Amino acid sequence: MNRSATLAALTIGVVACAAAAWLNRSGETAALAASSSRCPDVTASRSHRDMVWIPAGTYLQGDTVYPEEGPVRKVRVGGFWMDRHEVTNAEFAVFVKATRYVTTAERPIDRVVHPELSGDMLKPGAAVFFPPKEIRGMEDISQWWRYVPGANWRRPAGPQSTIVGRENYPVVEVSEADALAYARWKGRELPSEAEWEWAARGGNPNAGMDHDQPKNANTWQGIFPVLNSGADGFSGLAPAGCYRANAYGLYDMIGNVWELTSDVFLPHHGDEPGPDQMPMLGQGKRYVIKGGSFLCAQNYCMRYRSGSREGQEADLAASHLGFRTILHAPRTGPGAP
Ligand SMILES: [Ca+2]
Ligand SMILES: [Ca+2]
Repeated sequence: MNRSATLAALTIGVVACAAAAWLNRSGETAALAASSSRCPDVTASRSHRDMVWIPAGTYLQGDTVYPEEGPVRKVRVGGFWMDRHEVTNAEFAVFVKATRYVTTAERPIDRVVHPELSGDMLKPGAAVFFPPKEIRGMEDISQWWRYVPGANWRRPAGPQSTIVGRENYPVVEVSEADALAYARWKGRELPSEAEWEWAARGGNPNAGMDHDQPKNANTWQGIFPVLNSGADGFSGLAPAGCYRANAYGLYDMIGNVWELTSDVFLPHHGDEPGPDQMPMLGQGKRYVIKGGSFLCAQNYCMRYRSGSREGQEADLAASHLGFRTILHAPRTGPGAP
């Protein structure tokens, strides 16, 4: 799958539940004014002191709404520590300042990996969601998703945008490599899909059977992609931690930004990697992302569930996509955070 095609696919699923936030500033500002009092301080000064212990357990992984969620199967995961909230702009900025790391979206496109690209698609940039006023059918996702040269984590909606004043928002426009680099710098890892999904269940064995749109998460109310009421308090992206934590104390596992995992995406649980999934040079390689985003709506991309999943192209950043880290360490004693 080439980058253009992936951008299309991403727009359908991942991006379908993506980043209306950035261009919906007026609605977001109003919603933020009404809701910011419930958002905790999760800026860099407390960088990753906030992890919670996720106990070991066995559960039924997967779901039945979309084909890629099956087959539902029993899996067991060990205990681990997990970031209480999505990694924020402030936290990512500390990492970049310390390491001078340059993210994927800020680098030239690798023409060996993507010989099919031309024009603006060869410029450093990322996928940005733009809410359209009207659309002609739902097939052409370019009506609401665009590849924007100059878009990156510092300028998530393009060269004219900024994260100033949004320090406690989740970092977006990051790739799998970016998330891994951050995690390793912290001495952490990215969660596997099974770990992430287990943590999102919050210890509730029935959580995977709930297919309703959650009331306590930042998703999309209305008709995607043209009408977003913002009834949940935010018509766009929300600062990390504004919605009630789950039983493990984790914020925004469902909604706000999709979250990268360490697992390569295969079409179904239990599939063996084949040449289509593990191509040469990493072209088209995709990783599992979890939890849906503020763009997930009842009429499109009902992926605001723990069992939902999508494949995200490894080197394509998007404005509805972030991550959080985990730590494999004993619950107590040396090594525990
Ligand atoms: Ca919302
Ligand atoms: Ca999330």
